[in-house]
Amino acid sequence: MLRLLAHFRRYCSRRPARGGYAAAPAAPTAALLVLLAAGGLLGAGLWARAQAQAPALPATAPALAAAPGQLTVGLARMPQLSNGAQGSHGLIVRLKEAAPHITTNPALQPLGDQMRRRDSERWRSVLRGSGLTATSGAREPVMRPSGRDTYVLDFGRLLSAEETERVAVRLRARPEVEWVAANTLEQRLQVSSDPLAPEQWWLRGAAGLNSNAQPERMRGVPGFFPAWQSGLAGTGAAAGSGVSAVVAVLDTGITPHPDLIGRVLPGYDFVSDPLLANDGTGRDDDASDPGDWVSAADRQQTRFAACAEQRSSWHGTVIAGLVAANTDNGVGVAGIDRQARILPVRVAGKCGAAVADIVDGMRWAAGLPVAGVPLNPNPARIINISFGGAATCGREYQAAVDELHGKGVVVVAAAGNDHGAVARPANCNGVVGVAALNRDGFKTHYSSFGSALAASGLATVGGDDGRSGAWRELLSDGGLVTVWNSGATGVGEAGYAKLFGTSFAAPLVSGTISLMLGVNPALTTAQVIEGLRKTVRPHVVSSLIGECSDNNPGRCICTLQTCGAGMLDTEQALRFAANPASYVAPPRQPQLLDTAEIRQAVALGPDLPPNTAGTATALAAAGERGGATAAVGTGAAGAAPAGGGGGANGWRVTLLLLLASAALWVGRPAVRRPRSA
Ligand SMILES: [Ca+2]
Ligand SMILES: [Ca+2]
Ligand SMILES: [Ca+2]
Repeated sequence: MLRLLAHFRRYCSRRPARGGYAAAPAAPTAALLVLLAAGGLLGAGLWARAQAQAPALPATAPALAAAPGQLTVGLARMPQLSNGAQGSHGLIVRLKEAAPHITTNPALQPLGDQMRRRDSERWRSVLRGSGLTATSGAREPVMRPSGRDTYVLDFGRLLSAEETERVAVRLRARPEVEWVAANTLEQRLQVSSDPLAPEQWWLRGAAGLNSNAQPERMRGVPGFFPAWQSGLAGTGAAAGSGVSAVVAVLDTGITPHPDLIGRVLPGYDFVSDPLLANDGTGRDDDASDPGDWVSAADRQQTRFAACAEQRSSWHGTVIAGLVAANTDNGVGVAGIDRQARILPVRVAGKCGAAVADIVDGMRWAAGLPVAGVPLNPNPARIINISFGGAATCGREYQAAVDELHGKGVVVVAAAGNDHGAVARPANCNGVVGVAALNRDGFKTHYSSFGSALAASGLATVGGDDGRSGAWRELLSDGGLVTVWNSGATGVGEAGYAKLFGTSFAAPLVSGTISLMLGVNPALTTAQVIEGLRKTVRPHVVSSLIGECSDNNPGRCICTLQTCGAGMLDTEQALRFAANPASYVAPPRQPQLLDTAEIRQAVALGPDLPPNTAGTATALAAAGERGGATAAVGTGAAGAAPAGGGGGANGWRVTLLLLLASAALWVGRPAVRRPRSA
């Protein structure tokens, strides 16, 4: 500490004394300025700004510095707080009938000076009486004028919440003091510094009335931003310990991306058929995604004849980005959990994923032994499966799910995109099946639904395409933007795309669970599922849009029986995680939808015609497919430049037209490439 103070003195001696304190005869000015400059996060820039803005105070301004080089006791002995969000940078204090720092009326200048002299005396009394003077053994705070007539008492470092309160109590006990407030750091009220974050509407809090413009109606969103702002995210036992949640993404593998640097663990490639694997081998320890395109030439081969022609989906990279894209790194998008690590478990190649590979991948991800494969050194507690098949949950799936429950692992699966029966494994017992909502809370035109979600499922946004269903753009929401790769076949440039599908709703739930386990790693699988469902907001209601049913399978109003417990609420889920035993859900009424767009839409008739027999099973024969179907149109139409070339952030924006039906890639991914790629 002595050396530190000596350094400060040297620093200070090079600077001309300025401002009111400098003029105070009794003040060891150097120490004052130096302690201010040393104020931890305050830093030199803030110090300079504070000095530049400091009003010229009369010589009578309070001057209360410790003697240079004095050993500090009292406050300095208290433990320092590592979590700045909980501490303060001193206290803001107002004396009763305090004099303003500056008297603007020249006629009142003498009176103002007199009042400030009186305040200076009162301040000495307050500090003496509060035990905050050098003579009482404590480091005296530096005092800076603040506001109209208040002072910041700056102790030259971050105070813990406990220290802050202790000092505040002493100050409040003084008869001269009117009020005391902690000088805490307010947090940014933007989502993050990531340039595409403003387009990540689904991160924002649930909001919007019928009278709001359509883009401002977000009654179906999970609200990650309020969850982060709650102060709960990242505060649990896992925080700061170097241990963070592992989210296994059972998917097409992973590609390099600037927004995923440092977030991806070594995974495994479980695709056992070398032809489908597209990497020349069966199972191996490289989970890289070589692309899953299916060309017209491929389809001439018997093995691929039943597969749909499609460009590469980069589906695993997309999911990884939604959960764990680097946040506040100045690049691209924000992820959901800035501490989560992704375990890429490659189960899908060209044409889909084999059930046996998925089941082995699930078990391996959870840390269970799999024949012929080394144990996973980074067991996951969350397994995201945005693949599925239109079939009932078989024993092969259910046995794995049950086994994983015993290991404390939660399986999250997309409900499917056939606007029909819930796909497997989302329909298995104990799996968190996820239906996709429109931003405004009603079911998207594509999401599958049904009673299979009633016991352990729920719903959240998945993006709602403007090109499908009779209502099309009247009720679309722009999709979810996340990381992507632009390669139509093999790996191309890293980029970003807006996407639609239950595939992208599921990772919002997985990311929420990751945050929950960050708050409370002791939660069991059953508690996680209970917490997700107990904390949902009720599904929206409408007298205009009908409830979901086989007769009304497009955009429709969800119920417990069709889309699960309700709409994911991440902030409430974290509150549950923090204290499962005493959590009480806030009373909430369903939001009633009634807007001009809805009235226009319903006038066109139902969004989709009734499901005919077999709709939900039509794709069962094709094996397990991405996002429940993966029947991705008839190939890419190619990239076409569209509005935004060299956009506001200098990002190139192109619109890639994918001819997709109610499938994995529903809509128009707007592709963006990071400058670094
Ligand atoms: Ca391989
Ligand atoms: Ca491989
Ligand atoms: Ca980012």
